[in-house]
Amino acid sequence: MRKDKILNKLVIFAIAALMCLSVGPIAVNAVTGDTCSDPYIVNIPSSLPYSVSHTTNGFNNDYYSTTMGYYDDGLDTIYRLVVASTTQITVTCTPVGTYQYAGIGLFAGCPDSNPTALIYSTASTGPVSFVYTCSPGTYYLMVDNWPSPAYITYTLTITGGIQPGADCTSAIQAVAGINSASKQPIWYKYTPTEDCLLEITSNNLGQSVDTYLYVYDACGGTLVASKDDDNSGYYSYASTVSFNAYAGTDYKIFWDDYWETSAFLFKITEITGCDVGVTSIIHPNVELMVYKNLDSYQYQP
Ligand SMILES: [Ca+2]
Ligand SMILES: [Ca+2]
Ligand SMILES: [Ca+2]
Repeated sequence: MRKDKILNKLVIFAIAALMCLSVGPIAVNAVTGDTCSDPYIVNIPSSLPYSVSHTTNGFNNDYYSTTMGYYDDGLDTIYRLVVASTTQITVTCTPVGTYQYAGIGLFAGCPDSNPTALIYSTASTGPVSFVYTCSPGTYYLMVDNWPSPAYITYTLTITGGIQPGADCTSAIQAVAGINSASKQPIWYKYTPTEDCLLEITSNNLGQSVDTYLYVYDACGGTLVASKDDDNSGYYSYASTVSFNAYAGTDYKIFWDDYWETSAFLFKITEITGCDVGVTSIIHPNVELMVYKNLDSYQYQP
């Protein structure tokens, strides 16, 4: 923005402040969308894509002390985002007309008590936009501007969807063999084709990524196996688990970001020869395990 424009805005702001001091602010009755107590509601992801044409005309300047700077000094509207599943959203506000000085900000709470925006976007002219990954919870989105103009009329769009692998319910389908994970944390799922010893490892591929692995038998289910550091193999801080797995169980594989977030490869192997579903033969002094192969059973000492 040019300095003379900033100067003009400061002059206008000073005149407006003096007018407010002399006659007091003009109160506007609260209406839906004006404040956090009665905001517009957007359910995420069920309401996506969300698109509305709104205005801040007729609304109050309720919030003006946030990290959005001068761009929160105008009349403002508030949207409550109720996020059910981890979702990457793209928020775009397109004001009608040029040089509207629009600003949008996303807050973890109402902007009065939570003035630090999680993310925001401002521009002297044209649309403003940001991308943010929301964890489940409640957020507040504010549409505002740096007056003048006194208000903005705009189109607000929110698009996005559940990020694959962001949580257990959106776990990515893994395959037997090599899988390429873009990061940690990330969720995968795998269903063995038969009862087997199932091995999952990030350690047999000559890579150096510090992983932390958990395996569950369902979302919110029982922890079947977990491993932080193998302390052997290609990389001591990689992780390997092997456990008796059942055909038809959709195992949930969680790679945690406790140590590192880098992309990595991991391998899934169904090892034939497995004691799942086969009763051990117990003797007071000796225990024999009958292992099942593809077509037969065998004795292994
Ligand atoms: Ca308001
Ligand atoms: Ca404001
Ligand atoms: Ca580790």
